[in-house]
Amino acid sequence: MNKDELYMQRAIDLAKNGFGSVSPNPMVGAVVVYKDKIVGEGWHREYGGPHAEVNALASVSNPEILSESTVYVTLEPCSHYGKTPPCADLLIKHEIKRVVVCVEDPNPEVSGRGIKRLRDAGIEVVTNVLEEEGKRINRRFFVNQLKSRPYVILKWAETSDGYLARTDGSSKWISSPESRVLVHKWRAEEDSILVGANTAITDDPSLNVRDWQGPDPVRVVLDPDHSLPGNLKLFQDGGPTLCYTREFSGQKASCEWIALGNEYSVQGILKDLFSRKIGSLLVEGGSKTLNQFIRKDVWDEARIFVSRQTFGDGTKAPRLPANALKEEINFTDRLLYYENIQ
Ligand code: AOF
Ligand code: ZN
Repeated sequence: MNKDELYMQRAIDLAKNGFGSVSPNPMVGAVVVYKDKIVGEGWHREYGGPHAEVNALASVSNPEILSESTVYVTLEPCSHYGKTPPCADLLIKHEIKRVVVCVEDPNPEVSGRGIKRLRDAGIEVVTNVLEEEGKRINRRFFVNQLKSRPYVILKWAETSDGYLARTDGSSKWISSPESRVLVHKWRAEEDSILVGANTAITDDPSLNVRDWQGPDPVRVVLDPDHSLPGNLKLFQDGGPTLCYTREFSGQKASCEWIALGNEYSVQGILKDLFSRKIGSLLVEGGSKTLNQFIRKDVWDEARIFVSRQTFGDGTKAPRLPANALKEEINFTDRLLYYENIQ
């Protein structure tokens, strides 16, 4: 690692402190370096709050050294008025000598303009330092900006002979207790969680976070025919639940019904979720719902538990392209990570 990469790694580590409180904004970290010493650090702490550069510059005790300093930032400094003024202008105002950027901001309001503004002001700008990691930590934000939809993670558990459920539905648990703890961690990490009506009725899941510490995701249920009974567990705890249907035919459950009419489709639902500032979605089944996301090619990541059990018969688990498999982890179950990079 060269010096620029070393300081950028520190900025990336700081950025990660924003996980869970900045979505749908990106996680961003910044480091100020003067004469080979870190003299200031900051990160974007919460959605709507000051950006990383603002916090990093404010942490420098002697502002006079800024004109001889380098600022490392994990995302191109912004050039627009959002909820906060442009960070590029702040860096120019303080006459920063050099700015090192990890990755360009995909937000169409910025995308290259922040870097151009700095260069036009005579600041030396270096780009694409640890770019891959910068994109990876903000993969949800990149999908949000480039595709105008939430980042979609598919999750399921299958038997070693490739089944999701027994034919008679008597097989709620396939994965191990350890895998289930991991699922609760994942729930706490995403903005929303989705199941189809069949799963909501057959499994009667709560879809909240119990075996981990963290916020409950917004629950989303696909119910095209408006057939969900009102006594399901997910309607009992008063937490937010969005139920998508074609035509609304009378309130039956304590949730928000959203009737999409002819717009009812996986894409229509993702569009509506995104308009509600939902930046990520964990799809927990069942087979019909998962296959819809796969068929329409609207998924970004899949996390699949493969248990030791065999069923011999039942509902077949979905299949993903073999070249999308990125990692395989062995613990009580096998865990397969797929990525859908287009
Ligand atoms: C930066 N530094 O720390 C962040 C940036 O509504 P606002 O004002 O918070 O602006 C949000 C947008 O600003 C966001 O979509 C992304 O393009 C950029 N985020 N930029 O220079 C930061 N968080
Ligand atoms: Zn900014």
